[in-house]
Amino acid sequence: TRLILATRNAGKITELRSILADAGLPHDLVGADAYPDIPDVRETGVTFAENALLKAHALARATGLPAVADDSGLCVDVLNGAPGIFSARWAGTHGDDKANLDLLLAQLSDIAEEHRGAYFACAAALALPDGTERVVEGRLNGTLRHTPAGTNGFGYDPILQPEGDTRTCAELTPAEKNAISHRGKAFRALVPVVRELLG
Ligand code: ITT
Repeated sequence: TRLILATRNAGKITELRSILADAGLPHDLVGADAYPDIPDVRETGVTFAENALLKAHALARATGLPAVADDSGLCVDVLNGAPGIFSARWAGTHGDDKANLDLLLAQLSDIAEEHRGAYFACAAALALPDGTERVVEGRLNGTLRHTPAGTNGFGYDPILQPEGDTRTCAELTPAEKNAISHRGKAFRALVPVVRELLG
């Protein structure tokens, strides 16, 4: 059976295909780009879980197929959890990863090492055309560098150094990142739920 990946973020799609395939999900994964006529849903939720469910329901309803969605972001301790759900448009333009990262670094320039804690969060949602829904979450704790390093991944990966590592997420291989990431944890937890509901 087909399963729609309700995201247009290329970095997420790459990671999700690999995470879900490694977890043995047998479904044919189709990106939202295969449905260009379906408008992007407005992310009016105030939590990652609410926004992930909004995206999954919109695609499931419009396609008549089960859909999974990811809502994720970076939560900075000293900013009380910001950028959080606003991570993709922190500097104003949705999806401008470099502007978002540069602005965040500037905002944190005076913050010393011991106060640079942050985590990536991901909510993974499944919605069926009949309205059935499930959502699970995952986190990756770390600290924020002063200077970006690494070229893998996307978004804020060059500045988040996972707990217990000396490299940033952008210096990990894709497999290393997926093994510990917020997205890996959330979607590996979603796989048994998909199996239970879709067979
Ligand atoms: P879709 O809504 O189409 O899925 P989006 O990019 O708008 O794509 P979000 O609203 O969930 O998705 O925003 C996620 C942002 O959080 C993303 O643009 C990155 O800036 C950041 N982010 C999420 N996961 C990340 C990761 O694994 N590494 C680095 N940054 C990440």
